[in-house]
Amino acid sequence: MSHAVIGASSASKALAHSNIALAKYWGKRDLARNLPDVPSLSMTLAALCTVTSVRFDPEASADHFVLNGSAQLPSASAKVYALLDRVRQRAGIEQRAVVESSNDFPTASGLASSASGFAALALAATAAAGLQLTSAELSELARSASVSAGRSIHGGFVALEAGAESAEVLEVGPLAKELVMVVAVTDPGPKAVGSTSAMQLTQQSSPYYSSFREHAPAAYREVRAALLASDLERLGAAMEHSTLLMHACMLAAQPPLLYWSGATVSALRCVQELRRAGTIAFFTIDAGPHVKVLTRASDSPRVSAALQSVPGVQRLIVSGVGGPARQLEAP
Ligand code: 2P0
Repeated sequence: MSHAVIGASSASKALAHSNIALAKYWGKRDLARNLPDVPSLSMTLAALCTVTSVRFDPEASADHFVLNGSAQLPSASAKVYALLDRVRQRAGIEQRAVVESSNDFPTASGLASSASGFAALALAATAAAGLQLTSAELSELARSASVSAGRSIHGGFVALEAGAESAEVLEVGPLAKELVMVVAVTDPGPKAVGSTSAMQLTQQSSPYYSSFREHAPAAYREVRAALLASDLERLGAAMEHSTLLMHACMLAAQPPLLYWSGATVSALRCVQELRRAGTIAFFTIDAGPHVKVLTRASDSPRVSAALQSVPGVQRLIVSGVGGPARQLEAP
């Protein structure tokens, strides 16, 4: 590999938003290439962000990753180093990098910190290496580290097809502007099993994985069609179905993957009660105990008030639709 001298532009800083899948991805078609086994569709979240700076340092002998102010061991940084290696290979450089990243929400707890984290890293690292990638190329690079990160390169509503290298923005109807996600944080601690290994366990041991794989595309198509038709009730029903398909499949893994706490179930019941009382609200749950509730901006105060009083709900984050990952002024 050739050495490249990179000068003033060898540092860059980027911000990316997290996203929540309305139609869930769970399982890999190709483990080595990190390709998703099922299609997914997400909403980018304005209120959840990661900011990451990357500096290629000719003096450094190894990559260095600092997350939320704490230096990370190499064993916890493998995916970060692998993404940096891809960037170095593409740019024809060899310098090691100093990466500093911080989230404005709990890390690794089912709030998609890897989505915003690897999207911000892909953008900051390529810019610091002097590369100018298209958003499709950035999405592919981020997706190679973490599938959901491929979606966080884009803003708005984003689709990632089964087996696809990169995600695409969806042009959606008028409903999209009114949508709000109310995140009920039930436990700020780290999740018990990380998504990547939990997916492998599910694929290897859940007798329902083949069934999930068979039914997930129809759930995705229904979510997508409802969104394009601006039909919130249809969208919400399809989103809840996608969530429960995924969790039912995980529950049947051996050993079982139960991400829900008592507060998760209480919040889910709260959403069902709200709906019975005439408020439009729908739940989704990822690989963690938090409950995310999709509603209209006009209904979100009522949804927030109800969730606030659920025992075990620690705090709420109310988020509108976020924009694409973007560069910030270099550090
Ligand atoms: C999603 N999740 O579609 C699904 C729903 C969690 C539940 O994508 O192994 O961090 O790095 O590709 O993307 C979380 O998994 O996993 C995730 P890898 P990722 O949002």
